[in-house]
Amino acid sequence: MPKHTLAEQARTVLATNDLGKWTRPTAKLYPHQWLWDSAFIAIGLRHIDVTRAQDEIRSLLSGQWKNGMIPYIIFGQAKEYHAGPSMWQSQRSPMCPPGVRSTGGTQPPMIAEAVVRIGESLPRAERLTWFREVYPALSAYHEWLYRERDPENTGLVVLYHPWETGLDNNPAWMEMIHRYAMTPRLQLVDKSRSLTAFLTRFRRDTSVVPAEQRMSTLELMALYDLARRMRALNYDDKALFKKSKLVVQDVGMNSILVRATQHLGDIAKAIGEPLPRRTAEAYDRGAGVLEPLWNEKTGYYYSKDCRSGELIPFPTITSFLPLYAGNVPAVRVKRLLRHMHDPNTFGTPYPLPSTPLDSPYFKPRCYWQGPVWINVNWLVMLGLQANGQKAEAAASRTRLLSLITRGGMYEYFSPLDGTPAGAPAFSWTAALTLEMLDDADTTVDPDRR
Ligand code: 9WN
Repeated sequence: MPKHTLAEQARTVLATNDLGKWTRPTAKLYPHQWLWDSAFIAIGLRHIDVTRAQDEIRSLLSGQWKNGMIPYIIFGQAKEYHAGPSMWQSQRSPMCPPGVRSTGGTQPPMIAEAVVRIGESLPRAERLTWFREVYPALSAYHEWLYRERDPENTGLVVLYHPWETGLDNNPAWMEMIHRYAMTPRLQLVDKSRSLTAFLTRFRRDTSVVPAEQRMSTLELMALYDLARRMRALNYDDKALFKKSKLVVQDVGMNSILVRATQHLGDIAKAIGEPLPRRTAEAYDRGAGVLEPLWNEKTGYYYSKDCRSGELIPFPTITSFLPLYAGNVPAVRVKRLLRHMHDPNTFGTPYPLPSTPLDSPYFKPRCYWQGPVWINVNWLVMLGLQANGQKAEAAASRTRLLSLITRGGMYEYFSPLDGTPAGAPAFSWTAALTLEMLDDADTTVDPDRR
């Protein structure tokens, strides 16, 4: 397919999902504004209309809480979503500004990457104005992450809910769910097929996407329980740290945060502002904070369970995101590449899967337990570029664009045969298509994998 046709398809998807000042990820399944979605979307929108890309970020920042948190969903008017405003009841927190309806947790902080890329699309004077405009909110967000989500100053922030990771049913977090979150009620659901079947009838997500492509009813019930638990604590940061069932230093979240803080430092420098105290410390620490997440024996980075103090030895695609965070020692890059090419793990016919083939959780078309997602693959690609692996990065870009050319602007794709799955007309797939097409090195050959 010629480059311009693919770009045309991407623009159509973004136009269809455009709700004025922000963009929904897709019409039926996700009709509100999501944090990392909007950041990826803004990166694509800058190729269409920079002002509109800026508005996407402004909308996100308008949902910021008084403590600095940016929630992972800002709810619009749509009614369809399964974990919507009545579940979260964000107004229970005194930190949630009047008029904002949102979740009580956050998502990987991709905003700084979007702000910098939008800046690249602006002339210098306008870029500085843009940076000055967003800096107060963005730096307050990073400072909140370091202050409230890393109260013991380890350098790594914690998450309390799988939805905060952006990779909702990834194996590492599902292990944590099974270890810590199986209440007697959930154990009953687990044992009783008829009860599970009954509860499944009320699921909204599986009326839009086939059930085998979504998380199990048991997993979903556990996620609802955890959200209600956060709500019962009124989303109070201190109480959450003390009382949450799951407290995890997620490797994806922290890798993205390290990179985002480096971007924030660049923004601060450009406009002559100092970074807030904790963020400045994090800037100086850089990617070194990820060191405790490395496992020398297996050659993977993992997330860490803060309750047991142990790494969760279930690799996912986020095990490669330290490459995106910064410089990884060359011997480790080699080991990570070996995993990426191993046909028994991540070297699937259509790489990179979200979960490796040899995982007990692997299902080729189920959400984050196998499928290829464009956003995280794009981040790994940037990480390869940054770590001197230009040819690997170029091959990855070609493969991703080919997958989209063949399958369409879907939410995800099977790593075994490349067939599309999940929701159609998915915004970040479209946005990152535009971003990748803009790269002069790109050659799209749909017949190549
Ligand atoms: C819960 C919007 C979001 C993405 C996540 C993806 C999925 C939501 C859901 O959709 O999660 O946040 O209901 O399944 O896992 O990464 O931000 O596209």
